[in-house]
Amino acid sequence: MNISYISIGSNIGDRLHHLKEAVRALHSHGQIKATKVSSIYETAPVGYTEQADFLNLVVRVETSLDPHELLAACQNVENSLGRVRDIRWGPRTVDLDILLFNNDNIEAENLIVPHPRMGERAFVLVPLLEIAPTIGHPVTGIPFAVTDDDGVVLWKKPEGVEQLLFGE
Ligand code: PH2
Ligand code: MG
Ligand code: MG
Repeated sequence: MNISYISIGSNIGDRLHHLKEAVRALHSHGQIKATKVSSIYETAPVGYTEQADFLNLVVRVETSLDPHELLAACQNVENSLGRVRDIRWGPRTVDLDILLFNNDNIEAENLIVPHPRMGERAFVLVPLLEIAPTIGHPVTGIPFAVTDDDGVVLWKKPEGVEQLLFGE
């Protein structure tokens, strides 16, 4: 069984609904089980700043899929929730990014794991470290650490994966 951490973000429309539906859609895949979910954080946009604040979370999944199959599953979830790709780093109904996949180091054309920018993004690291406090970089072994959590505010307390998946 493989363990992966996936970052989910939304800054268009009903952001909470998009995050919940994304976790539910992943979990409803026969080969993906959501086993932990972080709190939800409201985060200032990074990269392209002329856009609305995001809601972000990180989910831990167990999966028998390989990384490329998991990427395809994430893209299916994005598409099913109405994602349209236009501006790089621009507004999105929902974005699912594979952060880590076991301790794998993947450098394919369409998939780089660990996610190349995760170490400098507080909107990724704060929720990741909430559910995996001692996790380190698969290649360097250095524990991930948040140096500056500006723009990342706890928005909704942990409900636990059950509540997020099956609550109303
Ligand atoms: N995603 C981006 C670019 N910038 N900023 C925040 N706060 N949250 C995101 O999820 C995010 C972003 C590209 O995917
Ligand atoms: Mg992204
Ligand atoms: Mg993405």
